[in-house]
Amino acid sequence: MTNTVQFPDGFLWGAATSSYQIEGAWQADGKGESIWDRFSHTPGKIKDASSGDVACDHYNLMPGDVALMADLGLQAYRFSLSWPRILPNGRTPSNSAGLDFYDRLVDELLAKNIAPFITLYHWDLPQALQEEGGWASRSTAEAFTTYADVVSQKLGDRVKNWITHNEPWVAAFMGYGNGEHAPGIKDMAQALRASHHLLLSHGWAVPVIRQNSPGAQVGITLNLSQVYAASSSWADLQAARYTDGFLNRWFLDPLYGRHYPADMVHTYRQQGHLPAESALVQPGDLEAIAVPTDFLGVNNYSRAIARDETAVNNPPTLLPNDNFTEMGWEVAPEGLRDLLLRLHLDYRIPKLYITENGASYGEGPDENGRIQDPRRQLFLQQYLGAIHQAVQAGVPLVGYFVWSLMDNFEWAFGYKQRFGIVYVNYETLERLPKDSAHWYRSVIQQNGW
Ligand code: IFM
Repeated sequence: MTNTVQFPDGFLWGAATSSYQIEGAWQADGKGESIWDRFSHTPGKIKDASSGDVACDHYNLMPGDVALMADLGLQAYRFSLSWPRILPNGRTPSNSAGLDFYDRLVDELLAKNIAPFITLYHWDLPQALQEEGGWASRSTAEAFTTYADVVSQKLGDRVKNWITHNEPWVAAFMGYGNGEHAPGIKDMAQALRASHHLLLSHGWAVPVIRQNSPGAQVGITLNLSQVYAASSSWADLQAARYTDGFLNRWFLDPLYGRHYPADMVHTYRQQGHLPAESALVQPGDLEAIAVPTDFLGVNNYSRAIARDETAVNNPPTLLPNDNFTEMGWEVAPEGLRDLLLRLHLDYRIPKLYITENGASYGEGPDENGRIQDPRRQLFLQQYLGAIHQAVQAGVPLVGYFVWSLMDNFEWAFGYKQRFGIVYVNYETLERLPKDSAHWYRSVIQQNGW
C-alpha cells in the first residue's frame, strides 16, 4: 500500500529539547548559576513553585536517553548547550567537565547515527553576565561570540549543524519586556536593546562557527506565527500589520538584509522605547546581523488573530476555532502552511527546518502503563500534513523536529505542561514512550504515513 502523505527522500526527522528544561544537575561539576536558576529559585515566579534543579536528570541519564532516541528511529537530535555549564562566569576560562558532557553526548549520538543539531543559546544565560546588564548590554553579545568560539572549537569537528539562538523574541520580550521569563525585567526599552544584541551576537558568531567547523551549516531559530486580521476593517488590518511587525518582521527583516522595519521603528520611537538609532545600532551592526546563513529554523505552534479592540462597528469575521491545547494555544495547522509559504515568497530563504512543533496534553499512564495520547498524534498529523502541503508547493523545507523528545520543565508553567512524545515520571525519572512516539517512529520509517 502506498502512503497517503509521502515526504521527499532525505527529509530529516528529529526531536528537540533544551538544556535547562531537561538536564538538571544545576550545580554539578563546576557549573555556574544561570538566570533560570536564579529566577526559578525566586518565590512566585514558577506556577508550581518548581525549578530545573533536577528536571529529567538528563545530565546523569544521557546514555539511556540517546538509546531511547535510537529506538524511536530519530535521525537528528536538536539540543542546546548550557552556557554556564561550559563558562561558569559567562567568559573564559572554560569548565572542562561541562564541555566534556557535551563531547560525550555528541559521540554517543554519532555512534547511533543521529545527527546532532546544537543550539548555542536557549535562554540560560550565565547569571554573572546578567549582573552586567545581560542582553540589554552590548558586552553580552561579545561574550556570546567567545562562547561560540570555545564550543565550536571543541565540537566543530563532529557537529555540522549549528543554531545560534532559539527564539530571540521570547528571550528579549518575555525576559526583559513582560518579565514572565528570566531575568524577569519589565521594561520595553531593555527588551528592544536585548533584541538587538541577541541578533548582533548571532551575526558575530556565524563566521566564528564557520571558521571552527568546516562545512558546517549555520542558522538561527525564530518563533514565528502567521498573523490574520480578525476582519477586513482598516483597524484590524492595521492591528495585523503591527502584530506581524512585533512577532515576525522585527527579527526576519534585519536577518535578511532589510534593516529593522521602518513602521516598527517609528512606533517604538513614538512609544519612547527606542533611543536615537546611533545609541543602539552602531555602524556595521546591520551588516553583521545580515550575514548569510544556511538555513532558518522555524518554531511554530499556533497562529495569531489580530484585532483592534478599540475600534467599534467592526465585528470579527475570523474567530479562533474551539480546539486548544492545554497551553491554551489554538490548534491551527493551516497557519503553519501559510507561514511557510509566506517565508518562501517574502524572504527567499534557501533552506528551512521546523525546529519545534508539538502540543501540551497531560495524558499519563493507564493501569497497564500505556500512554494513550490521541490528541497529540492528531495534532502532529495535522501539522505535518500542512507542512507537506508547503513542501509540495515548493517551500525548501528539509526537516522536522518534534517538541519535545520528553516531558520537561515548561518554564514559568513548571512541570504542569507536558509536551513530550515520551512521558517522564518525575518521581522515578522513568521514561515511557507515549502512543504518539510509536506513531512518530512509524512516520520516520515510512517517511510519511
Ligand atoms: O518549551 C518551549 C521551548 O523551550 C521553546 N519553544 C516553545 C516551547 C513550548 O512552550
